[in-house]
Order: sequence, then structure tokens, then C-alpha cells
Amino acid sequence: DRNPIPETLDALVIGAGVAGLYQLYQLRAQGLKAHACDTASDVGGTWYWNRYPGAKFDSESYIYQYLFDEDLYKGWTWSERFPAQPEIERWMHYIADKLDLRRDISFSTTVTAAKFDETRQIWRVTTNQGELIETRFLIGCTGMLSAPLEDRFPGQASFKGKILHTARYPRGGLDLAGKRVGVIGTGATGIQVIQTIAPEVGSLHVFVRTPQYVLPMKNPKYGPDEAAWYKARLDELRQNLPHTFTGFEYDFEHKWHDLTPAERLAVLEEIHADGSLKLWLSSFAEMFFEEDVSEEISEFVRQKMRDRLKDPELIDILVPKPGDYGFGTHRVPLETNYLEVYHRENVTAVSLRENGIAEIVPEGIRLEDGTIYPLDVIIMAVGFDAGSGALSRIDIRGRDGISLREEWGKDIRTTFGMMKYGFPNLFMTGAPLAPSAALCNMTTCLQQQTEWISDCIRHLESSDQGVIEPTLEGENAWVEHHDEIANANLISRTNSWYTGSNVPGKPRRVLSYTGGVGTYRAKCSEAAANGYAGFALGRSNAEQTS
Ligand code: NA7
Repeated sequence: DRNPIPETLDALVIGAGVAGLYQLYQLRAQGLKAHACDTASDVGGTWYWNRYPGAKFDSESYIYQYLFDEDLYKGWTWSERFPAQPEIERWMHYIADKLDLRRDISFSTTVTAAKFDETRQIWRVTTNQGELIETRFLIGCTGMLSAPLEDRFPGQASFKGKILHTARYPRGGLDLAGKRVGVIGTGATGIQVIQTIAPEVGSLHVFVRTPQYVLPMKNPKYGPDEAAWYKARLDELRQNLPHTFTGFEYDFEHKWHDLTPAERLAVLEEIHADGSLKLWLSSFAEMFFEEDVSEEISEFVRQKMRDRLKDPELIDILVPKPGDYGFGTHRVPLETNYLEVYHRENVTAVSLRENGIAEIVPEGIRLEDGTIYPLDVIIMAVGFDAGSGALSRIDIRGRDGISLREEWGKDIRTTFGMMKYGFPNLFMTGAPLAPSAALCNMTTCLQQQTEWISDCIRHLESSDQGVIEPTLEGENAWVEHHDEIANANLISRTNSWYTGSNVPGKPRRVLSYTGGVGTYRAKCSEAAANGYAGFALGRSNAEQTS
């Protein structure tokens, strides 16, 4: 049975994923009347929705966990270095149960609109369940990559078989045995799907537009020794993870220009052999700023890929070409036999480089040159409206009725990626202009953001204020700082969800803060310590519920 949302709240948290669960826990612990809701029928967020075949971590399991509670951390044991979605979803259930969160969560509940009442200084929130809720604080823990691009191609509705986005894969899966399956997209998601379903399907056509740099994953099983090793190091992880550049345990350790070519190669080989994201996130930071370095490291990865593919035609379709974009300026996926899968007789790579998808027709996919690929199932691994997408799908109106969707439709601006000028007492996590999935271990970032938000609300309560909003100057200063760092990074020149260019009409900006997780944390803490510099605080007219 659905748990209704109380009509009046101190805080409503939208989303019951990694951020939302911890946010709810913290606000409740502060004595606030807090509640969360989620469109899904259970907890998990990303790990609820992304149940497509092969979905798994690219972050090391023990690093992805919450670190705030010792019992919570040590009470969970992972089976391998990079576990798959079912295990991660079980972990999220474990969190919800251990922290007794479900009693304050309404599932199957989508926030459709939220309007700030300036006189009473409360948010009036409506849901798809017909509820109207009044809350002093509204916190969007809606996910960085949770607004799937479901309607991507003309003619989708005409398809006679099954067509679906990876983030809408059905619970219980699909029977693909013997079927003619097409996968569109070779991002982190497509790669996991392709390598997993290839042996099971009748035939697999992979529609490849932009080839992807990939790194082989090493995924050892974990037993009692690894569990004990990580659990004994909780304090060390707490000290390190929040302060590294990416929120992972490792940091950029090498300086390109201090080494000889032979030494550089030795470093690249050694890190490549680690089978993790280290080659991307802890080798040479210069790859993000210097084109020559970027090209040399890119060529190193391309050669690794060529060595595995051998066939010139496959190399042409699947290996990025010099000048396409540099290694690491798109999200780098880890994979297991992803390239070898194309050697199977039932797998065909179809290049879209000069012959794109024109439309979906009743029997399958039709390319621009008229070729039709007949299919039974089309899996769209085509990505998300990242960062701004989830909150923009809600009709959020701040002061003077201004619309968040319209504001972000013109220019994607935030303050610390956690608040927005014109929207008092609206907080957000995983939002634009904060560190995120692009270059960050999400749980590290989301713990810090939710803690900053809880501290901020605690400060408002204890100082008898109750309303906070970034000043225009504060917001401009953050955007300027963000842009200055981002525009020096080669990421800013590439086309992908990192820059919003995967969504037609979306204003272009590097969505993630690229100054580093540790620096971001320090800047957020500094603003708070200086009495929330860059924000305007005021007394609230809203009545306290607690
Ligand atoms: P991504 O990384 O946005 O990848 C989407 C893929 O779909 C990518 O290969 C796209 O090619 C392809 N795509 C998108 N639209 C089209 C059309 N119209 N035609 C052909 N191909 C298309 O999404 P993912 O779900 O893989 O990953 C998102 C994040 O989730 C990931 O970075 C992790 O952080 C977790 P393109 O590159 O645009 O040519």
C-alpha cells in the first residue's frame, strides 16, 4: 500500500536514491518533519531504474559506499570489486532497512509541480497522486542521469517489436534468446548491454555513431580478506576520499613533463593493467589540458583496442580516430570482452558515421541511405538529459513565478550546483555546476552535498532565519569560476552529455564542476563558514511544523 505524503512538512526530498536516502536520514535526525517521494516503486534511484542486462558499477564497491556510519559501512559485504545492479539494489534496500527510512517515503509518487508561495514562504507541491503538500524546504535529489531520452527517433511508435530505453528495462528482464536485437548507442550503458547479451541473442546489430575509448575491467571476486581490508580502513577512506580530485581513493600521481617517453609508457602500462578507471582519473592530469599529451595517451588506448580487434573494418568502426576527441573527454567505460564480442558470428557493427539512423519503421531500423535492418527488439542505450533534465521535467516556479525549466532552457546556471537564484529554499544534488558522474565517484559527491544542505538548514533553524537564496552576484561568481576552469579543460570542446550537446536545443555548458571534488568541498565549506557568503538569508514567515 502506498504511504501518503503528509500535507505539511519541513522538508520534502524528491528522490530515494543514493542522495535522497541519506538526505532524508539526516533531516529526520535533525528533528525535522521530513519525507521523501519517488516515482519508482522502491528505493534505489539509478540502481532501481537501470536494470538492463550487464548494468554494474565502474566504481570500486567499497569506495562507492556511504562512509558516515561505521556500522552501516561494516555491516555490508560485497561479492566483487565491481558488482552488478542486482547486488547494488540489494545494498540500497539494506540502507533503507537499517536506517528505517521506508516509513517516511512515498513510492509511485511523482512530483509534477512546485510553486514558491512568497507571502508564506513555503513551497506548494503537487504530485501525480493528486496530493498538495506544503513544505518549507524542497530538495531535489533527482539524479544526474535520470531523465532518459526515450523519444529519440521518428517512427518509434510504429515498431512492431519491442523498443525500449535502457533505463526503462523491465523488472524480470526480457527473453532475448534467439531474437534479432539491435542496440543503439555505445556509451557506458550500451557497452555493458552489448557485451552481456551477445552470447544470448540470435543476432545482434550494434549501431555505432561515435566510437568509444574503452578500458578493460579487472573484476576479482571479493572474499573475507578484501572485506576485512576495506573495513579496517574506514577511517583512512573517510580522510582521503572527500579530498581527492575525483572522490576516488586515487589521485593524479604523475607529472607528464617530468618523465621520459619510456617512463611515461611504463606508467601507462602499469595503470592500464590495474583494470579500473585509474588510467583516466589518476594518471596524468595534463591529458585534460594539453592537446599533445591528450593525443599521446589517446593513441596508447587506441593501440590497445586495435591489438584486440585486429580486423581493419572493425577497427575503423569501433576505434576513435585522431581528431575525433581525446581519451577521457567523454566518460570512459570499463568493459569485459566488449571488443572481442564483435568477433562472434552473430554480432555485427553498423557504422552510423556517414549514414545515420533516419527512422524506426515497423520492421526495424532504417538508415539514411534506405537500408533497413529487420529486428525483433531495439534497445536504446542513447543516454539522458543530464544534470538539468530531471528537475526541468517538473514545473518548478520560484519567485515572481519564474520557471526553472525556462531559466535553464536559456542558460544553465546554479550556485555550487546546489541552489538557484530566484528559487528560495530549493536545494538540489547531482545538479549542474557541481562535481558529478563525469569525473567523480558519485557517493562521495552526494554525501558532501547532502551534508552541506543539512548543515545549511540546521544553520537557518538555529539562527532563527528560515529562508535562503543565492544572491545574483553570488551565482554569477560561481558560474564564472566554474566556466573559467571548465573552458580550460578539453572536455569543453567535445560533444556528449558532458556539455549538453546530446540534447537538441540544450544550452551548451560543461555540466560538471571540473575543479576537483576536494576543491569544490573546500569552496562550499568556506561559503558556509563565512555566514553563507554569496547567499541572502532572511526570516521566514512560514510556520514551523515541529
Ligand atoms: P551516453 O554516454 O550519452 O551514450 C549515448 C550513446 O547513444 C552514444 O553512443 C551516442 O552516440 C548514442 N546516440 C544517442 N543518440 C543517437 C542517435 N540519434 N543516433 C545514434 N546514436 C545515438 O549515455 P549512456 O547511457 O551510455 O551513459 C550515460 C552515463 O550513465 C554514463 O556516462 C555513466 O556516467 C552512467 P554519440 O556519442 O552521440 O554519437
